[in-house]
Formats: sequence, structure tokens, C-alpha cells
Amino acid sequence: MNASIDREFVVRTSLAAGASAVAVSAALADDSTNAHMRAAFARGDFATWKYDGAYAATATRPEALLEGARSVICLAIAYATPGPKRSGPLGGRVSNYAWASDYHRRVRRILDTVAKALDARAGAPVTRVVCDTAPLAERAFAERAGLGWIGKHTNLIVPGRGSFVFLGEIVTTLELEPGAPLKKSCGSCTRCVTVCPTGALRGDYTIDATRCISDLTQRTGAIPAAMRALIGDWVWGCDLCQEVCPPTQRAQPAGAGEFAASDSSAAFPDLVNLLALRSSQFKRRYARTAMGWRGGAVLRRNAAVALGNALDRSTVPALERALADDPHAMVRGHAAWALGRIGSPRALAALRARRDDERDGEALAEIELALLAWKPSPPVRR
Ligand code: B12
Ligand code: SF4
Ligand code: SF4
Repeated sequence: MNASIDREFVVRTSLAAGASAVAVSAALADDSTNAHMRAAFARGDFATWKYDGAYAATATRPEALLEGARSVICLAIAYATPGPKRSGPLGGRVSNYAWASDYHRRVRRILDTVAKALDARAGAPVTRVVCDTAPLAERAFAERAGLGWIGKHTNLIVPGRGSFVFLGEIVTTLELEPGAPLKKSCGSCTRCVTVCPTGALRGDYTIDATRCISDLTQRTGAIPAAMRALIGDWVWGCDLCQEVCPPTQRAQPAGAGEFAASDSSAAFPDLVNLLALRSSQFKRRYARTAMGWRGGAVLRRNAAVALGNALDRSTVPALERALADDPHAMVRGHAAWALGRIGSPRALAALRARRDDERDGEALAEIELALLAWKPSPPVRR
């Protein structure tokens, strides 16, 4: 034990660096979370993330990240910011966490500041910083530290702050007095489960992440056709289960200016513009935000899905252009789906016209499927 570094020093330093709340967990392996993670992976809940038993074992054993680890310092950084006004009816929705420049940079800065202070005081390197960057069951350790409790929406809820918080950790060889888990649960509340449009939340504190809009809008392949209509106007992430959560509703929006949307289009991007996003605009507008890490085609695909859900005929010419000209077959395929949903005479004519020219098998299959939905059924014989 390093006498000059105690829990109070850690808390003081973390809050001064910009953390909203901080707590400490022992760095012991967490076998219970390991078992829960393995069970979730076996159910296929995280099939899009390629997690496996080896990941669960590493993520629940901080020693795997830092030899001689004794403590995990868990930080919460509040990011909820009052939303800007919606500019027009054809705006998509972006989740609050992605409104500003990529949060990893800000969280990383806070963690690095704390880690440097600890290393300096210890007179040797005693830390390893984690922020979505290494396998660690961030929420489970935060819960064990008493930083907050995990709700049925599976997010960590920090008392007084709600769940719109980022998590970050410093694994350290310092032995610090650990906190204790809070004795809190959701009780009989099921608001998040009821509001979830895709049925991703089971209500037993588990999630089928493959159904979550956050997952669907981030994946790089096609969005399953059956899920598209459930995505509504979300083009990146989803906040519905947190917005209805009473402890989060009671919390004051506390995000620092850095997390605020620069303008209304950061929260509600114009869908027609997003569908036509070209690489130079993508680099300028999105490359440095949390929306940027999957590239521009994913954002154009998401815009096509949201336009298909908006069912506004004025957007048919934009979808028609995407169907004919988008360089990415996945985007052309989703534009076909959107035109099929709208189903106006012009939308169907565009699909028929494109059917002869489309060379990509999957995009062509989307066109065929979109047209099939409008094929008149044969007369019923009596
Ligand atoms: C993969 C991932 C996703 C996936 C899967 C989400 C999920 N629920 O696991 C998707 C893309 C869906 C996603 C979405 C979001 N994510 Co995310 N995501 C991650 C990431 C990278 C890994 C999570 C993971 O390993 N999941 C696998 C599950 C099995 O493990 P786990 O959640 O860590 O552990 C659970 C089990 O061990 C279980 N457990 C343990 N003991 C027990 C006991 C019982 C009885 C039961 C039932 C369960 C149980 O509870 C733990 C917590 O749920 C983490 C960062 C990290 N390394 O932790 C961020 C992280 C979880 N995401 C975060 C955020 C902000 C989001 C979104 C809010 C973004 C958005 N607005 O769109 C949404 C929230 C959606 C939701 N309702 O969960 C934050 C959460 C902050 C918070 N307050 O909790 C994290 C921590 C990133 C960060 N550093 O801030 N995310
Ligand atoms: S983020 Fe949206 S889709 Fe995902 S669990 Fe919550 S409400 Fe459901
Ligand atoms: S909405 Fe209700 S059930 Fe869901 S996490 Fe919040 S308190 Fe728990």
C-alpha cells in the first residue's frame, strides 16, 4: 500500500480532472460476470460483436490488462446536454452521445490526467487507462465499485446523474479501499422494456444486442429487412430506453459544453443531405465524431432506412438518385427498400427502371423484393 495515495486523493484528483463521479473496485477476477457474459454470448445476444469465452475471461480479470493489478478506479463522465430544436420534419435522430466530437478523446484526456497524477505521486508507472480500448466489463466493475447500479436497460445509472454517462477506468497496482455495490434495482418499473421499439430488452437485465437500434445503425453490413421499419428516424444510436428512465429524467442535464451539439443538424441531420453525403463532406462533418468510425456508406444506408420510414413522397427523387448512383451497393439496396415502402407510382417506376441495370446481386435482390410487395395478387378462385 502506498500511504501517500489513498482513495480520497484519487477521488479529489478525478473530480478535478473533470469526472462527474468516481468509485473504486478491487481488481479481483469477477467470476459471476464472466459466467453471465458467457451465457449472453452463447444465446447469441452479441453475435454482431464476435465476443467469445476468451473475451469474457479477459474482460472480467483486470490482471490480464495490468500485471499486479490491485484496484480498478471507475469514472463516470456525464454527457447529457439539452437537445437543440428540431429543424424540419425530415431530420433523422442522432443519439446524444454522438452529437459532439468523439467522446473517447475527452474521456481519455480525463483518464490520462488522473493516471499521470497517480504515477507521479507513486514515483513509478502504476496505472493502465481503459476507455472502450481494452477488453474490460466496464459496467460490471463500476457496479461492483458502487459507482452506480445497472438497470433493466443494461446501462449503469449513477445516483443523481442518471445513465447518460460515459465510463472510463484506470487499472492500477495501487491498493485502494474499495467501495461496495449500491443496494438498488429497478423494482417493478419496466418503462425501458415497454418503450424499446425492437424488443431488444428482455426485462431481466439482459439485452439481445442484435436487435438494438444502436447495434443496427452501427453495423457495416445490411440491416435485416424485418428490423428496418422498427428503427424509425434514428440514424445513429438510440436513446429511447434512457429517456424514459425515471432516475435519468430526474437528473439535471450536466454535460460540459464539449458534449453539446454544435447545431441542430448534429442531433437532427437532414435525411436527404445525409443520403447524398460524399466523402469530402463526410471527412469534414463526421470523421471526428462518434458517428464517423464506420464510414460514410453506413450513414447513407441509415439515412435511406429513415427515409423509408418517413414515407414522404417528396424524397423519392433523392432516393432514386441513390438507387442509381450511390457507389456502395448496400446503400443502393437500402434505397430500393425505402422506395418500395413509399410505393408511389414514381418510386415503383424507378425500381423497375433500375432492375435492368443493377449488377450487384444483393442490391438487385432488394429491388426485386421491393417490387414484389406491390405485385397485384392473383384473383381468388371460388
Ligand atoms: C458492445 C457495446 C455495445 C453494444 C451492446 C450493448 C450492451 N448492452 O452490452 C451496443 C451496440 C448495442 C451498445 C449500445 C449502447 N452503448 Co455500448 N458498449 C459496448 C461495449 C464496447 C462492450 C459491452 C459488452 O461487453 N457487452 C457484453 C455484455 C454481456 O457485457 P457487459 O454489458 O459489460 O456486462 C454485463 C453482464 O456481465 C451482466 N451481468 C453481470 N452480472 C449479472 C447478473 C445478472 C443477474 C444479470 C442478469 C446480468 C449480469 O451485466 C453487465 C452489464 O449489463 C461497452 C464498453 C465496455 N467495454 O464495456 C460500451 C458501453 C456499454 N456502451 C455505452 C453506451 C453509452 C451505449 C449506448 C447508450 C449508446 C447509444 N445511445 O446508442 C447504447 C445503449 C444500448 C443499451 N440499452 O445497452 C457505455 C455505457 C455507459 C453506461 N452508463 O452504462 C459503455 C460502457 C461505453 C463507455 N465506455 O462509456 N453498446
Ligand atoms: S437503445 Fe433503443 S433499441 Fe436499444 S435497447 Fe434501448 S430502446 Fe431498445
Ligand atoms: S426505465 Fe425503469 S426499469 Fe428501465 S432501467 Fe430505468 S428504472 Fe430500471
